[in-house]
Amino acid sequence: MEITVRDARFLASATDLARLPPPVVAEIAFAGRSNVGKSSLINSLVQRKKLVRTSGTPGATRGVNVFRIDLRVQEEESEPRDVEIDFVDLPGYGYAKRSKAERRSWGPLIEGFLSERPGLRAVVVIVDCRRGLEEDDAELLEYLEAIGRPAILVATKTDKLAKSKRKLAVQAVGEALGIRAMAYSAETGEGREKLLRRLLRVAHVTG
Ligand SMILES: Nc1nc2c(ncn2[C@@H]2O[C@H](COP(=O)(O)OP(=O)(O)OP(=O)(O)O)[C@@H](O)[C@H]2O)c(=O)[nH]1
Ligand SMILES: [Mg+2]
Repeated sequence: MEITVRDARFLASATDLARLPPPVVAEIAFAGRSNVGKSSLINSLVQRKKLVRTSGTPGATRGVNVFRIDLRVQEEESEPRDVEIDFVDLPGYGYAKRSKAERRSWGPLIEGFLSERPGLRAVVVIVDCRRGLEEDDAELLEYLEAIGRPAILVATKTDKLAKSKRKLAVQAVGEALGIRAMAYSAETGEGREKLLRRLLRVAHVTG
């Protein structure tokens, strides 16, 4: 299967779920600790350097941000098809320096989005391959399991590890929970096509 990104654009941003446009296409959300590389991962998936704002300082993404992605999908022995999918960038958790009001309001914002959004097909849970799964990541995965949302575990920033250490580090990420993490690097594009194909499959965009 060959996937080309035809267009990627900002659609909406909100700190209040009621203000988000209703979902008209399948959605995939990206969640993880602050500064782990969620926004960079979205940029690299769609091969746009500046679609989503990223920063070396935690707390870059505020509110829920929706991006509309137009793709051309060429599956074996069939005509190319144009499909749309929404990628939703969520604010990171675990960042102590946010204002109290922000921290208080974001738990319900993220939980509300994850549990109530009707078009949400899967949640990509992103962890740093060097740090592995931390307590709040495990809590998020348990929460997703409890509400019946498919989760995809991704270990990013593999470029930061020596090649010889990557495989074991990525394996270790999901081990305790019996989940297999996918290796990713927004820097080198490692894992990009594999993740994109998996996302289209869970979103029921491809067979
Ligand atoms: N080397 C390397 N750096 C990365 C990678 N992904 C992200 N970064 C860097 O990590 C920092 C944080 O990236 P963001 O994409 O803004 O992280 P985020 O998870 O969206 O952060 P918040 O929105 O604050 O929660 C930036 O300096 C990125 O350049 C990667 O795969 N490799
Ligand atoms: Mg971000």
